[in-house]
Amino acid sequence: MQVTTSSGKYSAKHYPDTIREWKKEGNYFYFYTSETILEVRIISDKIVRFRYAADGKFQRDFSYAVSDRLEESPVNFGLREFEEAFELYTDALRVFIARDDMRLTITDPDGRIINQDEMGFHWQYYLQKGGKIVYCSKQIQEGERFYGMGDKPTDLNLFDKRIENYGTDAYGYQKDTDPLYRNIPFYYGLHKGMGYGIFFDNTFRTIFDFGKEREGTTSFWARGGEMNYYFIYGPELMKVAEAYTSITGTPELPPLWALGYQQCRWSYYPDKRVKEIAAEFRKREIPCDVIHLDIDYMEGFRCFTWSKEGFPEPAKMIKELADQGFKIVVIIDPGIKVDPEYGIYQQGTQQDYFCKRADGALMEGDVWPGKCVFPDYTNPEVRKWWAGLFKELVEMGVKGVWNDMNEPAVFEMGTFPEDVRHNYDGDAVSHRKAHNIYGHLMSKATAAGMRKFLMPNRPFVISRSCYAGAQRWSSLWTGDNVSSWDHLWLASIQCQRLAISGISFAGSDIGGFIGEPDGELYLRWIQLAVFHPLMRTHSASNETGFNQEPFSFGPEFEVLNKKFIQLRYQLLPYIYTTFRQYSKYGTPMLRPLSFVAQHDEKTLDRSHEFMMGDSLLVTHVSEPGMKAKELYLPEGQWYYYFNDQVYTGAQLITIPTPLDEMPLFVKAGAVIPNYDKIQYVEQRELSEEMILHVYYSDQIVSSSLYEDAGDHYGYKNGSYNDIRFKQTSDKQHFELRKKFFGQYKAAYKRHNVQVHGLPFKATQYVVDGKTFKLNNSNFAGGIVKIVVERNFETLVIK
Ligand code: MIG
Repeated sequence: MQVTTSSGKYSAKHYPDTIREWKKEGNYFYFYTSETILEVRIISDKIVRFRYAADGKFQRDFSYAVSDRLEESPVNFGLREFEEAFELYTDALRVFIARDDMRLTITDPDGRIINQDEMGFHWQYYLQKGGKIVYCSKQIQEGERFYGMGDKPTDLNLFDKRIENYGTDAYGYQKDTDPLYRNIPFYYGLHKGMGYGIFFDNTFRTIFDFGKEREGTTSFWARGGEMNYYFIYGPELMKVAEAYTSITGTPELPPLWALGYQQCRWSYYPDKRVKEIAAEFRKREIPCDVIHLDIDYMEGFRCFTWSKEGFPEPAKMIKELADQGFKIVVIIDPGIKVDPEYGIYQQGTQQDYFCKRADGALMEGDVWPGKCVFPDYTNPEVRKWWAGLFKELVEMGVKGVWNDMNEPAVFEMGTFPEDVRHNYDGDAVSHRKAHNIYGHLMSKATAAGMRKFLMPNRPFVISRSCYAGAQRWSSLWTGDNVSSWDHLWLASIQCQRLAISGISFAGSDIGGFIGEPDGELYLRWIQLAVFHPLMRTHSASNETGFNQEPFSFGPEFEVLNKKFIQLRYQLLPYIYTTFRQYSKYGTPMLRPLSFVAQHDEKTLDRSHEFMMGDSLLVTHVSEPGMKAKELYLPEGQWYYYFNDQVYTGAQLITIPTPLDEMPLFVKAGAVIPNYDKIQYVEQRELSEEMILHVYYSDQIVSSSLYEDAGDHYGYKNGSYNDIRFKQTSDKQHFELRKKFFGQYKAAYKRHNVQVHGLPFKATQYVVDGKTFKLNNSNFAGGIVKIVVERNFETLVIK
């Protein structure tokens, strides 16, 4: 069947014909038509990969996305032959492959359709550029929603949208701008309570259409390469997220300081200014761990150099800042200045490490330094060389690297022309195939170098562009946003969307990169960003001289900004625990409401509320002068953070939004570990107590606390603590049990347990069987405070 005819650019569309034979090799199945082959690989009972060779020959099975730690665990799978179709089954899935056109129908064991092909696999010749455009199309099921796809600045539900992946420097992007910086070809579908995911692992330009082009049809295609996708069944969306992240890999733990507050600007210059900023933070006692240096720290924008005028003694400056608890992160771009006197240019030229055009000329383009050439990071040898270049920076004391412009961005041209050649790990390709992994591999090489030279400490890398799987080595920020209330919402959407696309460690430029926020917008942005894994202010106000620091908006806002940055530091043990869960199980740190309560229809199209970790629910204050915000709470009981009032979920509520509060709720029953007020992460060691806020519930609720040294890799050899809490209270008595696993020796000695919301009048408490009387000092503002030894196992209050 052919539905189109050929145009000058494209041939007619081709479709598979009848399956003539099949074979099985271990957990791989092959189905042959006259000219094409379908490979089906059973990875686990819920993950199946489909690969389709339209010309009867598979390409190299190679991926920059898939983690080499991906393990197959196929059990109880097999094939049954029916007249119309083949059926592949596992314990959780049945995949029917139609004999006459290879269309797939995927059901659960009860035969309920999860996903069904419309046309299924098809392709057309790309007459204009060569190769094939490979397609897959699927039927949209009744009520189906779509989520995922990385950083797209649009409603969380992607139904009726078309999305494109071709990494782009989208300066000042707006709602619905597409493509953007990141390339994450992964989406979720959800209907009738069944959630699944499709990861189309193809690095060419990819397009996903969720019923926009043709009603009732979702399709995705790439302008080359193979139709190669992973189907992941939940049915829980959170399980799909974890499985996707296990396929594309989870990160190691970052240094704890990278979860502190970070301050950035284009640019702090010269060194004196950097020191002034640092001093302001300490003087005003606003917590901060990191200062970023943007491009002006370099000599004429030459990567790996320092401006002789602005930063004559970088090591000395870094040391001075380190003594006050600051870490320095420096920007490194891919563009290498064409300058015969410049060492990096010399090395790269001699060793032939720079990208070339199809005709053999160097790929030259203008960026900040003027005319530049660009390393071919798709060449493993180049990655090795690049990694080695970070040695000196680390020796000077630099603790983290910020990779920018790696879409790649080039002035005037926008990006590289499509004819540029790339090594692609030994299988040379054009830029059409390598574009979407250029920044991905740049940050990979950067992280490899930083990790090596910082050993035994942990590296921190932040990058702008990437492909699926970059969470294994890098964090990211959402790029050049704008100081507007719209962008506050976009920041929230983008970080939620990235989190469910495998990339939790992300944040936006607080206050907006372009433009000037007023005090109110900046404050509301700080409040939101407390709950973004990466919390960094950045701005581009070089020319106007506008300042964008927490203390730049007058004393009233300074106090409020400080309050919320302090809240961030208080919550660090909770945030770090959430990071550990992400790092270990792939669990997204941020969870849109639909991922928290997918059985509740009312959550499915909401985009403002989200959970950070297992116990905190937040939304941002979305308008200037807003006095109250309406939000939806998922089922259960929720404490409003600022006054402990309890709300019942599964309904809309309205909450007042004075400037010194924000809609922040704690799940009843939870334990939220807190640090004391500290100025920077290392200071946590000074406290003898770790605070545990416990929110009363008469349901059984579990929580956890993960802790380790916060830097270095001791945790990989068992030097960590995994602490589990279980609250088993009832109407007359409160009970908290603790289980402790691990061998890390934390600095604090005691827990300061603060119990919120006790429904009865307490008179005594019992710690591991010993009874004490509660006295006045134990009560404060409706909270019962009890100090117990760190190794307590049970605390009862009656
Ligand atoms: O062409 O390094 O997104 O964060 O401050 C602009 C200067 C280059 C873009 C980044 C931004 C950074 C800026 N960069």
